[in-house]
Amino acid sequence: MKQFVFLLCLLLAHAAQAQTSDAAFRQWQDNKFSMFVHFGLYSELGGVWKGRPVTEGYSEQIMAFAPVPKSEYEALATHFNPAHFNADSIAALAKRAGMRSVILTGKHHDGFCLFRTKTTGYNLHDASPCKRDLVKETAEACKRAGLNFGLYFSLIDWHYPYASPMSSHNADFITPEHHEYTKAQLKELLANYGPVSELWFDMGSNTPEQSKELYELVHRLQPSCMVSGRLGNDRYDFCVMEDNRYPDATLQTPWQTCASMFDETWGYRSWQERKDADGKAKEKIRALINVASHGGNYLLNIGPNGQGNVVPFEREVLENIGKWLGRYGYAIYGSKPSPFNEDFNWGTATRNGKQLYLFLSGSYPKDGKITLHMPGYTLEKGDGKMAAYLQYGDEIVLTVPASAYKDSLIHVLTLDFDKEIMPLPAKETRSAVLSAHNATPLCSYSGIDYYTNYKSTVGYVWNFNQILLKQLDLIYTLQEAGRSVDLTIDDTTYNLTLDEGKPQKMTPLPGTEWGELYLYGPEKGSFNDSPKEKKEWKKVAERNGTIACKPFESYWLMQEVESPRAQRIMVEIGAGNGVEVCVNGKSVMKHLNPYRCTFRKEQVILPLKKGSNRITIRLYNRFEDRLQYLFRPAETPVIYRKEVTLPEMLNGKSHTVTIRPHNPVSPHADAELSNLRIRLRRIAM
Ligand code: FHN
Repeated sequence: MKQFVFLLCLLLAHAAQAQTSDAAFRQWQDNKFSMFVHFGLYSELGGVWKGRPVTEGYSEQIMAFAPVPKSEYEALATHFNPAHFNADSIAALAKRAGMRSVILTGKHHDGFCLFRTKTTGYNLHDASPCKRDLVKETAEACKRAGLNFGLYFSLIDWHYPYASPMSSHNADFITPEHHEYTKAQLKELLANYGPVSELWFDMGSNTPEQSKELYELVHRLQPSCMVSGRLGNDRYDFCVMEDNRYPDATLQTPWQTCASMFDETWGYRSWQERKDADGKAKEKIRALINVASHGGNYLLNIGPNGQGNVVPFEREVLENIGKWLGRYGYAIYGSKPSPFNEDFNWGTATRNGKQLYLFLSGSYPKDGKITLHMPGYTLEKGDGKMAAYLQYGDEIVLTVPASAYKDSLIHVLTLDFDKEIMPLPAKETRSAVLSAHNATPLCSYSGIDYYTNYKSTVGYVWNFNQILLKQLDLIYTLQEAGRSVDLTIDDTTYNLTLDEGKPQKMTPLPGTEWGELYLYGPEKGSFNDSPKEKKEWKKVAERNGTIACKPFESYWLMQEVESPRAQRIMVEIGAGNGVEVCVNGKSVMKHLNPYRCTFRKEQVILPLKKGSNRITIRLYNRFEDRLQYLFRPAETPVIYRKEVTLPEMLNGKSHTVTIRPHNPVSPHADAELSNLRIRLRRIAM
């Protein structure tokens, strides 16, 4: 069932954006492992300016961080001659590493183009003595090697005179002239170099219209080209985590982690300390396993030096990974994510057909035992060489020797089952009330720009058992009233409007005691960052106030509430660009508000425990200079109830209920249904 829901979600996400062909999607998803190449004028400097190592920022952005005056940086082009850049040998290395595509920086933030273009003379062919077009050379080399070829394209440009000026965050607005310039360059890139498997847009802050226009332009010119999420405004074919970050869940959308050899830089850095290629390869193999087990793709970067030579350390790391993939690649390529709903300390899993692959990539279990809960599956064959296997009912117990973890190699065990392995159902709930708090969330990734993104909850799933069910109630607040939702029970979907059914007044804040309101901030960082522990809270007098703020800053409100019992209370929260609410350290609601919305008030139901509770609220700002906030008990707490009668009595053993918004504006945006509860009216058996 969960598999069905997952496929349905992918199809819906796919259909909603009229994007690339299914074959291109499948091919992209099956690639699993690709090479990123950061190469440009900055490679020549190798992280050093006027004899001084530039320790701040990434080395491909040395122009901004040294800083290097524009005229001096651009003069580098006149003698840039990467004579050793050999696209065939880079493609051959990618193949040896087990990578399936190469993504080259066609243009990075410095605006210097590695391709011959009519749009500017600032390109390797026209401005440099070598007169080469590395996009052409790499595209052709990839074709010869049977690899996909993709392009990185920076949406900001420090050379183009009519672009926004260089900033500290690189998420600058795109001027209309710059947007036209981008379109002209994309037209060349998509017309002149054969199939481009993906366009890896990066940085800048497109408006929703600009993102849409570029997304459609790419697909008009090359329908099979996959577009990266950094185009912004949820226009994407696959989303990209922030640099060197990994999601902690399987997402309902194609996704990718991009990683550099060292977190500090993507472009070549001559003074980078590079030790222990074996250890580095193991670190990256673990990362690849982690990504594959959550259903993603892994894009690992190399940064050749100014002559175009691949750094020997990076070559060695890739070759080591290739050796491991040569042995265990069958458990990575074409695999599906782990069927389990939890992460384990011993390692992780992927699956393919009837086979389950266990990666011993974590730490050795104390008693040497790995226990898998797999109701409905019969183990037909274990991987005799390394572990002993026993099945007790729903549980499969492996006994693994410590040596399996001590080896320099990360081992993979294969288990054969009696039937195709599907995602295992989420934990069953015994409660008659289904809520966000006992659901398995369906997660996607939504965002406007590099900082303004987050793991969104696009729907909720519950499993329950042995129940006769004919009627259920949807319970919600004014916040959800009027919205249309899809309620799927097993295989049947009901489209329902949450009308203002039967209103019912709630008693405001039964017996709670409220302390003062506190404020913390500003805190820099992306909306996706997990909340951190804070100490320096300052009292605020106003429950409805305004704070001056800068781009990409968050402020936090904090409220302590004493509750005589475990209960739900309704509050009113107002915020600008984005909001997150945590109760006792757990995030219970998080979403972005509509584009450039400066204030939105909403009713939120908070689950309190008996005793002291701490409520914290993140007020996220993108580009506004003032942040308006509100936090108070709801003045007139009303909840609504809508009765739903099923056409037929539901019986049998196990059932699944899923709720999602009907026709959402974006398939990736948060469902904003955390207040909703479903009460199952059980019929006694
Ligand atoms: O600013 C760039 C950075 O230089 C590099 O290209 C990375 C790769 O993901 N992207 C941006 C930062 O996220």
